[in-house]
Amino acid sequence: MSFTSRRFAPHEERTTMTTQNTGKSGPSGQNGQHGLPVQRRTLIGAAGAAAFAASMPWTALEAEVARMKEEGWEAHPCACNMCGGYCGLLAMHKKGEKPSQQTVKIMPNPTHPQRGCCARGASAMWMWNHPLRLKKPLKRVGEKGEGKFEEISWDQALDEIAAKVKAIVETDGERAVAMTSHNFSGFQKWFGGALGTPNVIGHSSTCNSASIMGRRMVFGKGFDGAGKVEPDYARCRYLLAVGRTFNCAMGVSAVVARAREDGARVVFVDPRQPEGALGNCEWVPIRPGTDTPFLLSLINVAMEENLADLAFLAKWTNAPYLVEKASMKPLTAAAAGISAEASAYVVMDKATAKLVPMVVTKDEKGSVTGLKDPEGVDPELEYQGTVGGVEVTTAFNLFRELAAQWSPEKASAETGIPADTIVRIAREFFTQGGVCDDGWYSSRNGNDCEAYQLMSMINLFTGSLDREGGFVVTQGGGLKMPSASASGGKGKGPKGQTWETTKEKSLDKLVFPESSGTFASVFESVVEKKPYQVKAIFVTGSTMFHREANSDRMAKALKATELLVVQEILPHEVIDYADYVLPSTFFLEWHEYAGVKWALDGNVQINDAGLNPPEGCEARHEIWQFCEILRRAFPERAAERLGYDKKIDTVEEWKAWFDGMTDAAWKKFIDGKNQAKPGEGDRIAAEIAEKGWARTAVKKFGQYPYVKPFGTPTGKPEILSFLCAEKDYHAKHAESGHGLCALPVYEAPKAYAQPKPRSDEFYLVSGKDSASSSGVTLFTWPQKFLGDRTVWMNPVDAERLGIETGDMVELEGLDTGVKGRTKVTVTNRVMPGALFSHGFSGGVRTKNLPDNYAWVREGINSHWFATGYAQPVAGNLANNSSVRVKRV
Ligand SMILES: Nc1nc2c(c(=O)[nH]1)N[C@H]1C(S)=C(S)[C@@H](COP(=O)(O)OP(=O)(O)OC[C@H]3O[C@@H](n4cnc5c(=O)[nH]c(N)nc54)[C@H](O)[C@@H]3O)O[C@H]1N2
Ligand SMILES: Nc1nc2c(c(=O)[nH]1)N[C@H]1C(S)=C(S)[C@@H](COP(=O)(O)OP(=O)(O)OC[C@H]3O[C@@H](n4cnc5c(=O)[nH]c(N)nc54)[C@H](O)[C@@H]3O)O[C@H]1N2
Ligand code: SF4
Ligand SMILES: [Mo]
Repeated sequence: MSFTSRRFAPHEERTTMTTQNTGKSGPSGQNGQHGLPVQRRTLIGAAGAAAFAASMPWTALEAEVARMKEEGWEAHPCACNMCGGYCGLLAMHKKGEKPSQQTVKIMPNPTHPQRGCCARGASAMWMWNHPLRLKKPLKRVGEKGEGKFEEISWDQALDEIAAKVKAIVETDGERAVAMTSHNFSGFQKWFGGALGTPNVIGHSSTCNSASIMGRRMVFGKGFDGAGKVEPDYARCRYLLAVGRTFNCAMGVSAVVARAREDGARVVFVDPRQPEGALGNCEWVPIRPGTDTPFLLSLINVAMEENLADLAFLAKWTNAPYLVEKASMKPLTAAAAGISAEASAYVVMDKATAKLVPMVVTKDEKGSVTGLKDPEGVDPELEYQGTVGGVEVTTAFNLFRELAAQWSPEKASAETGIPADTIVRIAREFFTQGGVCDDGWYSSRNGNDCEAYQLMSMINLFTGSLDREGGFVVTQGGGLKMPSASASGGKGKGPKGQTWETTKEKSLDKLVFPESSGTFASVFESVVEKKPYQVKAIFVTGSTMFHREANSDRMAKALKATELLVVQEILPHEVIDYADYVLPSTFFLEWHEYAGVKWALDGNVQINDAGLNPPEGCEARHEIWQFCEILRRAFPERAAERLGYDKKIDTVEEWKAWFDGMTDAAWKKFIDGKNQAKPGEGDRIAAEIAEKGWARTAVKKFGQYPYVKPFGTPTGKPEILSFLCAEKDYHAKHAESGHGLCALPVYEAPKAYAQPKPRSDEFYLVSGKDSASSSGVTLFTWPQKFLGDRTVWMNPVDAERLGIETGDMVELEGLDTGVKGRTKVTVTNRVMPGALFSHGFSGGVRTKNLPDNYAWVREGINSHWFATGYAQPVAGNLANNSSVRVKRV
């Protein structure tokens, strides 16, 4: 069966399951759904429909914007940074009026490819003039953790911080200064990069580092970031979302909603039912930490029933490549004794029954730049034999053996999903054009990398790679703005300045070789002084306590940190531990040009809401703060590396310097576009002026790996990770009991004790909801009324324990012994045996709260109970935990 015919199988033949939240049916109640909407696609063609879906103007909203303009409102396009997604918003200003909640309205930009349709974006003005917004620099006066501060001047704060940084660098070196943030690593590099510390370490271990590792294993470097490869959400016909909610908005939920209207099926596999799964979608409850056996079983069924696209696997993946049977190490031409580039990998050619080398071209760094499979080669998927006295087999054989261990029945026993559901989903997925989301938030159980490897990998078995409606590589907008960075011994400044800097690895990479940001390694360094001691920490825009698993461990480290500087806009718990708190601006106060992050096509946009901090608030841009600290500590580094050679005092001077650089870079981008194609730059500039965004590149399908290679050692997507096999991660970490195999081998979660079934012990899982949960909006009034600070419990468990909705319970971490109290919501939206609590929805313990904000203390922060276990290779933390529950 060809891919195309599978992808557009008539949906009349599909059964659509609906999950209902009646409070009576079981967690996966069924309800046939008929009368699917007429296919617009059949009228205007698939490509047209998708373009329509992605760019469809929201007529009602457009009409509203037009009406407001007639009534004297002015539209200021901006890029939302309430969560870092940069969705398109309009800040509508009432002309001639002083900015306030009433005279500036935040709305989605109706034509934008990534419309900011999300409650957090809408809350932005609640943040701008929030009564608790930090207004002046603060200096600690009490004990660390006590949250007692005095207000000081900017000069005093910057001078004192600079003096302390200088002293620390002089005695302990630059590496004793570490930095972390959620979305502001780019800002931090202006300081960390120019100072010369290797320790600018992001938040990924708490967020997406397991899904990064999964993509790295399958698609390789350069294709591992979230958003680089994606389902073609607009055109897909059957979307499998394993632990992915689309509550993240980012325009994705709007595009998926549109695809659903067009008849696409969406299946959510999650211990709790996310909002997206309300309505005509299927929710499949799964026991936490068991995604790997579920996905292996799907592929096993597909192979048994001959539904997998084996021709695609043979030609376009490393499935037929030969490896040593025992070690899984790839066989090279040198080892096979065949004449070719010694490092070339080898397949058995069916036609000639000879070993042939799969030659690639490489750049000077060793990355694959082109595939040069021998002409006419027909690789054998199932070869095994002996080469040079060593037993070899194909990657395919090893993977199939692994998958074959997971019959639907065995997978069912592990996951709690009925075997016939597994079989049905496998059949649907492989015959209805299934695409699996590659995942995002993935820091859960300590065994997550393997699951995410499979979420990417299952898309190879359908052959839908980089095809319309399949699993695709996104295009990117191609815009570069002035920045500072440092890596591999080279620093780069905003105007192309270069300098030599440390070649040393960041702390987390010393411990976790494939880490993409494990800041917990800094906590260990502070407390244990191993492998050396970090003495200063800068936190830029990160709640920390709602981010990092194991709150006690972190609090201990923050207390032991000699200098903690926090750049914030609100009095979050972390500032209680700070020595200095620096009030910062946020996106409504910035002037920027940026790419559009979450769209298939390449687009650019402007972010300029036209606001300054409210009256009485002395918040300043973070990069200004960094430049000034560096200038005061090491003036020559600020001058030579950043071109920051004299004191900048006023906001106006800063804007002239910084925004001037931004505008010059934008002009260069436009000029370059005009040079490449006359008039193109002018079109982009005009569209930015008119609607705030412009398309710069249309998604070209059928590129990867057919025309251009992926970032793996083979240049092809891989079903057995040659990166892991060659680095021998499994063996290296054998002593820790949990390495990272080249194949997605399942091990039960090691991060926390397994709760006893049908007892008072539970898994505790968390995630977001689309309305409120977010560190950014934790203190806003919408959160007070929309935020859910309870834990969810299934009615079966509630009945056994005699618990009802609204009852107060005490949770106790099985591993940590930490206790906390919250109320319960009894609901079918969570599976039996698991509790669900929203991240960022309560349990704030900051001391700096007036009584009318006491409600932010309600509920729990699930990190209190978590062990903080980190996967030994990729360094991703486990935010899930297990707890004992008792009614109080
Ligand atoms: N409203 C809101 N939206 C956000 C954010 C926010 O704070 N608030 N943050 C943004 C960020 S930083 C990110 S990374 C994205 C993340 O967006 P997503 O990747 O879609 O993740 P979440 O919405 O956190 O949902 C995670 C889900 O995983 C489930 N889960 C937990 N453990 C397991 C398990 O073992 N197996 C399976 N199958 N499921 C499990 C949880 O129940 C939860 O529903 O959202 C972004 N958007
Ligand atoms: N239990 C649980 N834990 C989780 C998750 C979960 O689902 N459940 N999700 C994980 C994920 S995916 C992530 S990404 C992390 C995110 O964890 P955090 O890093 O805490 O992310 P945010 O919620 O974005 O918090 C942003 C912080 O920056 C501040 N801020 C906002 N704008 C600005 C600005 O312009 N400048 C400055 N200086 N500050 C600003 C806000 O006040 C807020 O304190 O948490 C992870 N932890
Ligand atoms: S998803 Fe919401 S909070 Fe995040 S950038 Fe988009 S509108 Fe803003
Ligand atoms: Mo995240």
